[in-house]
Amino acid sequence: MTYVRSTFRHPALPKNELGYTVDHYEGSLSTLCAGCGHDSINASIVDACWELNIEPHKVAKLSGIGCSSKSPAYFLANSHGFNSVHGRMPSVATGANLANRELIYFGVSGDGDTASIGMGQFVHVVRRNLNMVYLVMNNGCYGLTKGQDSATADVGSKNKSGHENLFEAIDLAGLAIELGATFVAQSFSGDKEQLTPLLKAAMKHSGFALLNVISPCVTFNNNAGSTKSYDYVREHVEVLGTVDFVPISKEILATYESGSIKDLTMHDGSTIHLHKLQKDWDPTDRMSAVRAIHTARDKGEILTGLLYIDGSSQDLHSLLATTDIPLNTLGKDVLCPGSDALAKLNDSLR
Ligand SMILES: Cc1ncc(C[n+]2csc(CCOP(=O)(O)OP(=O)(O)O)c2C)c(N)n1
Ligand code: SF4
Repeated sequence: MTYVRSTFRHPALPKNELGYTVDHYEGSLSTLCAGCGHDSINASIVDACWELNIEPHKVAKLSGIGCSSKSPAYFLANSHGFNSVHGRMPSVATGANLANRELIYFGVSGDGDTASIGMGQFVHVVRRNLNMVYLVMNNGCYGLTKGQDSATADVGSKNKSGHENLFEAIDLAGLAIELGATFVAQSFSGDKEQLTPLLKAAMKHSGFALLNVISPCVTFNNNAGSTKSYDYVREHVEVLGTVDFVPISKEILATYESGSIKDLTMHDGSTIHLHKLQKDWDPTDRMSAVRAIHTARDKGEILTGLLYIDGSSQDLHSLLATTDIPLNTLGKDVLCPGSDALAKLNDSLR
């Protein structure tokens, strides 16, 4: 097996508006296990960024530790990247985002990295509405350290060794909504058609966007009795609605059956066309989203789609009223206005 990617590309490969073929958005060859759900998600990220004409150098990829957290190595080779410490991605993302508001912050984490060691940081990054995509590749186990149950493993779920999990699962989507998240979606690594537009919408959302994606671990948690196996997820998935993401520059050509559609306009004028499959749920109503999550949980269903979005979201920069100019480009004179300015400031506080 070779780990060197061929540089040959067929000259007829389609290019996006920036003139890039899709391989420009790929990363190194993956070293994850063949069939790992994480690799399918990485492929969706590549497609989403290519289709959205994102300039790779305008993206910062951040992660913690785990097989999932290795993923940023496998997409967007031409972007910025920081593989941090286990569970500590949110604080690194917060610092970077406050220093330079002009990048797209793309955080990748695992259920172990988020729901156990990283829980303290996760809850605060949600409530601060940091402008970032927070993607959890959720396999219900610690893949990298050989498959121990994670805090998102369902009660009664069995791992590969036959051990039954005794504890209630932490529901990251429900928790995020409770904490004030302004964009919450769930998906399945095996459903690229749903996942790719959700990723696009998450990147265009102004504020914290949680994407909790069930991503089976084929090596340690794909057995009978596991509720995060491919078979189980396929049998229990309940799609709330499908999503078409329409960037601002694109003409809307599709026609939709009236009544099932909800158009959601994003901050930059892009549109999410939501084909609702469930009548008694409104993704712009927090209580309705919470109810849908609880109803699905009671029925043993895995709800996927855009669960909740707050169209009036104000991200951390707006809340703190920071300058529009990225802090990392401010000159010395602005950052250090001199002793007179300091004296005035001190007087104003007396
Ligand atoms: C401080 C610290 N504690 C424990 C570990 C060991 N460790 C590495 S990855 C991991 C869990 C990974 O699980 P998850 O985040 O779900 O990612 P997955 O590998 O399943 O994608 C643990 C406990 C570590 N690297 N650092
Ligand atoms: S151990 Fe599991 S999570 Fe890690 S790469 Fe293999 S299949 Fe994926």
